[in-house]
Amino acid sequence: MMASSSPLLADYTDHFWLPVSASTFGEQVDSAFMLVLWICVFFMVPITFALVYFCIRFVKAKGQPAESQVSHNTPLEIAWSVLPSFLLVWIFVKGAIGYIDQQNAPEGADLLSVKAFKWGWTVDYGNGVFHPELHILNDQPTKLTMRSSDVIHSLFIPAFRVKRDIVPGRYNEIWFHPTQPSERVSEEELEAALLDAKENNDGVFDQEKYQFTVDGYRFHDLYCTEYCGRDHSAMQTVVVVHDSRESLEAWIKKYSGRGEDESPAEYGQKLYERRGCASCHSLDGSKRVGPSFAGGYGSNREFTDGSTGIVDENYIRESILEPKALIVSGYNPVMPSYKGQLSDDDIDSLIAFLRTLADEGGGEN
Ligand code: HEC
Ligand SMILES: [Cu+2]
Repeated sequence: MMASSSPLLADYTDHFWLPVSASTFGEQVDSAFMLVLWICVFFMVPITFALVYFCIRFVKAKGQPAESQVSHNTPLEIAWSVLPSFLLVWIFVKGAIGYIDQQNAPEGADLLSVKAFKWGWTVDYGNGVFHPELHILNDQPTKLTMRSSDVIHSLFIPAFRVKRDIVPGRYNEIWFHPTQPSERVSEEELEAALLDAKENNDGVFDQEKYQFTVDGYRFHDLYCTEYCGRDHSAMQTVVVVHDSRESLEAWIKKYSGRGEDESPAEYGQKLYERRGCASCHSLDGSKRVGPSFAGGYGSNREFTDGSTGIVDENYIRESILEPKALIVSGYNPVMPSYKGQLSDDDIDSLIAFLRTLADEGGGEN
């Protein structure tokens, strides 16, 4: 159930050089990069040749004494100090212009808040809709207000040429203006992938394998680029750019609340994946950051304050809303509170899902 641990790589396939460029920042960033690169090549090549040539040309025969070289050539020294400084100013001005652009989101940008946590992402689409994927509108600036619930993370979208650290205890912002809508794969291709996932992968949809999302969209990669602990390399998600506001809103609607004929337990499993529980709680009895959900329901717990209890509805509810009230022995108090982020129906659905796992192996912790 965990996100796979190698890069999604959608933006690099078929690209020998820089990854796909799909935002208005692409040109600026790439040309600044190429400028620095070519200046380096321009100097490195002749300097290297001169170095090798001088080594050979001025080698002393064995036994000859070394000569001291203390004479100056003032015009030459001024020239090689002043001329390159113009290059540095050029690089600085070019970089500063791009940097200032990236600092100032235009008025009227779409706003989304993003939470980074060990080890995943949650995007808040308003009205109680949260999802790990970032869905935005083409040709429309979008600004993300980002926060971290634990350590320093860093959001990186190579295709948009943007990257910003997310420091706990403060809000960090980033914005971009996508220029290409994400392609949608054909119904047949999507059906085939869904069938393959069902038959060969326990129903888990592997985006990396198919290179499109479970809703049939091609995507850009988004990942954490600040080393943040054990599963840092799995802290990845996708960016999908919609070609119309209707399509974006339809997607958001699809993920708002439990479907009409969906059972609480089924929906609870989806929440388990979408809301990041999976990165800390396994379903197979193995210990991650938190206890496994397998066999958890109905079993006994010991807490760090010396008390004991049974995993029942009230306890699960409290664990989700006030995770720090009772800490299971042997674990750290690192679970974020989901207060105000999960509705009562969401919590009931999660409880129903955990109940279905009561008889799975694992038992104590
Ligand atoms: C950052 C890691 C992390 C995330 C994300 C997380 N948890 Fe936890 N959870 C923990 C840890 C650690 C514990 C054990 C310590 C404690 O009691 O707080 C725990 C304990 C629990 C318990 C009590 C389990 C038991 O067997 O006693 C429940 C229930 C629970 N979490 C539910 C959830 C749900 C539901 C979600 C997703 C909506 C979630 N957790 C997300 C880390 C996490
Ligand atoms: Cu991270």
